Amino acid sequence: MTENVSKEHAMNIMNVDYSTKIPNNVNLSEDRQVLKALEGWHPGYMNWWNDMGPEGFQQSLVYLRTAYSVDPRGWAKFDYVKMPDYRWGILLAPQEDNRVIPFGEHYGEPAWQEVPGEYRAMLRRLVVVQGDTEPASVEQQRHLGKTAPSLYDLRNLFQVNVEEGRHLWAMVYLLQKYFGRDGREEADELLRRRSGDADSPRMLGAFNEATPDWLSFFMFTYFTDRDGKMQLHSLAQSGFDPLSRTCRFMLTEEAHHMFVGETGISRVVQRTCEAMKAAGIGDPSDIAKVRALGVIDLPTIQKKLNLHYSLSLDLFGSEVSTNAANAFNAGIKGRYRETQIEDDHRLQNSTYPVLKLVNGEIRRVDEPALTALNMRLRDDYTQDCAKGLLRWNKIISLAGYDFKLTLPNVAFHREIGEFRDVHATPDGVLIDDATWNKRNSEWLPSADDGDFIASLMTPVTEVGGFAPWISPPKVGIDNKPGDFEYVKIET
Ligand code: BYC
Repeated sequence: MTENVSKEHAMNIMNVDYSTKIPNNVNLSEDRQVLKALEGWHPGYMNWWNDMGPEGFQQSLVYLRTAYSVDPRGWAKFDYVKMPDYRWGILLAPQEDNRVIPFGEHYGEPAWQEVPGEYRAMLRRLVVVQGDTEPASVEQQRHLGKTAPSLYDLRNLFQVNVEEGRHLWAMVYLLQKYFGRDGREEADELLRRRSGDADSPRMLGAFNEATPDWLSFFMFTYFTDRDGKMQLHSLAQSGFDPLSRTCRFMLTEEAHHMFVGETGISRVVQRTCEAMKAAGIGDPSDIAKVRALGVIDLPTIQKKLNLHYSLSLDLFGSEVSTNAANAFNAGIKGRYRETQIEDDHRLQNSTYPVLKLVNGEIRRVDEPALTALNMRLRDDYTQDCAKGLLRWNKIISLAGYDFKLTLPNVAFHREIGEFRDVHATPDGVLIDDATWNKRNSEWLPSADDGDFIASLMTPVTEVGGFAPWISPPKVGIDNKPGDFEYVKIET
């Protein structure tokens, strides 16, 4: 390439072409076949958005960010937009020159620009599973607009929703461009399955659970979106370069989703502590007294945390998995921060300690590192989750309360993997069925807890107002002031 041509190429990658119906930086206007397939899929997507996207507010002007470039120095612009007019685009991070496959049997070989035939089915399956989670989360959250605690939160919900929609587009692009006819069929199926549907559910467990209230939403965006972060990081290492580039850009957007979760929970904890202090309550476990103040007591926050963390652990699959080993060997799915790990990146002879059930006890057992990759990623995830707890606990201790939010033991409340057939307390003590049945509402939200939280979920739609169970954020979105009208609700 001459210098000019390569500069022009770099510009195209950085800036998004908005001239086609589908904004993109993948030169769709010259890829007629894929453009046609995507344009054919578009009406079905809009039908899905109208049926299963946010309930109400579709004609409201929402202050949203839209990606207009993939330049990390400035990739999004904020403006008022009606959600159905959001420009869902296809954006891939810039191609790295001479990128090589960073792990597995093909370690050091040039990254693939086309699907390697022998790994086609495996790759398609991973793209479909990833794609399936995106619309699922929008479906799970579709009712929440009606009970938003502020316009700021309402806007954040919708930002998360439109971006999950874009992530669906990202996976559909890969399916339609690289997997031909069966890719197109899978793309249609992604619009057909429904979260929680008895006949046609979403593929992974946590994406069929309800998100009944805003505390659940914050827990979901903290814990479940963080599984997304870990999985996207692993796929961003992929030797299949278009998948890697797609996931790298998705991660830019994902950071905000976890911010919404972390700060959302911080603000709930903050408000509860302030209210307890103001009322002179010394014991945060005096649930009745705390609830009488119209805030969510810390033990109930812990129960919600137990639920969402354990559901999210299930998303890592079994601790010992040949699927994970095969995907790694093939160069399709790597480890978290693979390129920064100092080892042979092949893992043929190494081991990794896995938590297993041995003679009725939870023990760490060395397993071949290749089959233990899900466990390793889950460990990385747990470490990442712990950071938020440090922040939340700091708020509690600064308020002078002796109460600590904790992550439950990995054996607690599991449906997938080593511990799916046993019951354990959040401290990791194995218990029998009868004890579990008697005591599980001490550790997981009960119907009463749900009713109480639901009773607080009255919407606040005046500009600058906040529901009394949550503190205002420290800073506004896009540095906007506290009285900014993030959503102009149509009357
Ligand atoms: N529920 O060897 P195994 C996100 C199935 S979130 C139901 O144990 P493997 C987001 C598994 O499919 C990130 N089924 O596990 C967040 C397999 O079935 P088949 C989404 C499950 O394959 C918030 C069988 O059990 N992305 O982005 O090593 C908002 C044995 O599997 C579950 C990905 O997950 C479950 N929880 O790992 C929006 C990345 N777990 O094939 C978005 C792509 C396992 O025998 N997916 N099974 O019929 C993967 O990497 C892997 O498929 C999994 C499972 C990590 C999910």
